[in-house]
Amino acid sequence: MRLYPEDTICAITTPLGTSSIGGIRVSGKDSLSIVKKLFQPFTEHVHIKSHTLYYGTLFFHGKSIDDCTAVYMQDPHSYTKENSVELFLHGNPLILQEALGALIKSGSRFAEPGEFTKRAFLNGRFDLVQAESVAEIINARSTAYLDVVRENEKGMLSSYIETVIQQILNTLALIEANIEFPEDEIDQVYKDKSTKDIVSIIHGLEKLIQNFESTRLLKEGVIVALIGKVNVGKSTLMNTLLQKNRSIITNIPGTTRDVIADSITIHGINFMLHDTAGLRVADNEVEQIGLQKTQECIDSSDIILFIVDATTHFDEEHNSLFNQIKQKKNYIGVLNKIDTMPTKEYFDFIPISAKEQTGIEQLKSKLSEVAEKLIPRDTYKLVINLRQKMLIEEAKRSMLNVESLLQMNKELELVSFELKEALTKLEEIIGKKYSEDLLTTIFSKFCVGK
Ligand SMILES: Nc1nc2c(ncn2[C@@H]2O[C@H](COP(=O)(O)OP(=O)(O)O)[C@@H](O)[C@H]2O)c(=O)[nH]1
Ligand SMILES: [Mg+2]
Repeated sequence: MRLYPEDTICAITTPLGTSSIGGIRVSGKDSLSIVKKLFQPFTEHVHIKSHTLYYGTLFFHGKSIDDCTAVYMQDPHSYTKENSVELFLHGNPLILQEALGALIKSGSRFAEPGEFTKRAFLNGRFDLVQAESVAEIINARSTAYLDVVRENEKGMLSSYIETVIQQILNTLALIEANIEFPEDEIDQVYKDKSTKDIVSIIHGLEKLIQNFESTRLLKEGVIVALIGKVNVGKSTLMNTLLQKNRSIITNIPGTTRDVIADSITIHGINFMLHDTAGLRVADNEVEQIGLQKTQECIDSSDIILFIVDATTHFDEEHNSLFNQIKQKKNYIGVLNKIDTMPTKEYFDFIPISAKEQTGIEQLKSKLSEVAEKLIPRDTYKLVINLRQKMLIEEAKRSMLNVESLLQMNKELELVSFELKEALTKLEEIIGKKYSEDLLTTIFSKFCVGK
């Protein structure tokens, strides 16, 4: 089914700013004839061949817009699987806008956001999970996340979903065969096998749902809260880790009031560091709010850096804070200011000097080690958005129903109905079934030109 009118679309594919080269993409059945109205190759009377780069001039109404290169890609051997032309001009937004205007006046129209990828999907280039991965590839902010979405774009998650679909279809065939021949009791051997398959399908779906948490950690970064009493050196450590002056440092207790956040990348993983006010009895209202925010930060963090000051005595306040932090699963103890107390040790706390920048590499290694444990790196078939996750949850729910219906020896029609429900949900994930509204929601998040 083609949902598309046979029109030709165009868009600038490079960022709007000054660059050495700027790209324009044209796609649709008339793309070559439209470009031919404007583009004159330097070689006379040349027959434009597919996948060949031509050098020439782009003219509009006799005026030269720019010298550029052009490549024609005949369908289906292009990104959209339609006839496409890509033009490469000087990367001046004025030139690109002028060229785009000429293309519009010559018979094409502005592409909507993500329309090239939407056409690629509709023309069967890839499924919906792969199409969604394209946007993630462009926007990925850490190499670890990029690795995952690259694999999804190649079809890692899709082929897993396809396998599950096939398993459900096999079970369904068996159940339906038994519905057709109701005089035969469903064979116990087949029933056992179906139940075993169903349990393994549910298990697989559960794993996908659990792994969704990794997507957040990889995509948005692992949240690290710098926690400790006032003046232990949280802000100094924050700045040392970031290698910039982000937080204000003084020896006046209570300097940091708001939570200050910034990101660093260690071994390809993004960390969102949060420098906090520290915990102590507040002198005034502003500080009180700062302390509340610290508490919220502790609650929402993935890893806590619990920082203590080697030069001070560990009092009651320290102990109660430490006890509170210890209840959190992931914390790393940091013993700061060892430049002044080089021999001091405290449990397995990592000795550092935030000021002199010693022990920082060891601390970073520890951070990535703890993060790696939170993110199973062996699995690349990650569910990358809520749409996918919710559909998997719905499929799982139906499969749980299938399991209990079979156990209770309920009518096979009901079992069959639930199996089909699960199938529909999984097919929606990869886009075997979709609505125009769904496509609009997905592709409107893309940038224009992709
Ligand atoms: N000697 C020494 N002083 C430090 C170190 N880290 C921080 N300080 C000092 O401790 C004081 C409090 O530091 P700050 O980072 O503002 O602490 P915060 O209240 O925990 O954010 C400042 O005077 C810092 O210069 C360190 O590693 N060694
Ligand atoms: Mg501070």
